[in-house]
Amino acid sequence: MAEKPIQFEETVMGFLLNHQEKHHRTHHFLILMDALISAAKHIEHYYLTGTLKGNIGLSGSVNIHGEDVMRMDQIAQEITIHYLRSSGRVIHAISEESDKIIPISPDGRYFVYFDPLDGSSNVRHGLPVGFMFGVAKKDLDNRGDNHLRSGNEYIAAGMFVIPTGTFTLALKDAGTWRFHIDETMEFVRPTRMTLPENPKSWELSFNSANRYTYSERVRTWIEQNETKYAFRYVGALAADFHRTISNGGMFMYPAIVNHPDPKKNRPQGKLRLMYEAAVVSFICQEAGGSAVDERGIPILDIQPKDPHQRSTLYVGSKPLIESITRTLTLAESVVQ
Ligand code: FDP
Repeated sequence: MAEKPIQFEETVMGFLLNHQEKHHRTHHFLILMDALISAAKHIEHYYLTGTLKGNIGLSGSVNIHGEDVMRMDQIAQEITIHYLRSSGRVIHAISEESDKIIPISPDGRYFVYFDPLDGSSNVRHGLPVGFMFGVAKKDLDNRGDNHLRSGNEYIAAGMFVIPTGTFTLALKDAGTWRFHIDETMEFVRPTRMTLPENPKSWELSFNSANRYTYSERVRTWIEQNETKYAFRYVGALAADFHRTISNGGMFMYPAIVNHPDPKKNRPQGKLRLMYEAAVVSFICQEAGGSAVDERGIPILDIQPKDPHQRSTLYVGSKPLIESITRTLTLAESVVQ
């Protein structure tokens, strides 16, 4: 019987090396990416054994957003900072887990905005969570440059869905690519991702329990459109958005404006702009989709004023984003 030939796959680092060479770019970005990938693998390892090692649970502290910090959040933060520091390529980082901007290497050339473990309600169940990041480049001629960047200025953004071994990476003007982890813990087989045009596979994803708290116009849009598509909601942005990229459709986290307890309203939305909304919007744009906020403004155009500012989010297939944008921007008199 003929032996099956060994299958050799292109690795993410091989893919990135070719990309950098093709565009006559430096190796600095590769070193940064190696650091982020190493961090993701390390986090994945801790996550897989989290229950057995007693790392699934609360740490006893509360983060800047008033949320209980899980032990795994802290581990993931420590791992990521370690690798970013050892890369020597990051001037400063912004993390969901840190109130202040984190200075890393004064001579670094990149800003990294990240959430090391997004989707905390899934952690205690060992279900999928995300390690999400956006990368922007420092203005190398301006030593004082440390300002916050809009998504349009990101050069790359990515998300690892942990612990599923999938990695989706978007490179500025070079597309969105998906990789899978192999038995040697390498991310391999770069596959170009483009949102499917056929609405047959499209899905809507949002927290349906919140629908009565949305604005009148958003509720109406949902009522008019939801039966046309399947509905899926994991409750971790990276996992939900992973499906949006594969199947098309729309993920949304609208403004909460009609909560029975007005203190629980979130007119600015829940997700964080720099390391959640802009990350998925950048990935989506490179895959042929788009994203807007509650005002119908493209997410990638929003200039952050605060590292942890929140944003509403509608992200996915262009026809759906255009449709919801028309609804969101209707004159008040037409809605009533
Ligand atoms: P979580 O609160 O569980 O950390 O912004 C974080 C996030 O998860 C996203 O990953 C997820 O899409 C969303 O919030 C889930 O929010 P709801 O629980 O309100 O649906």
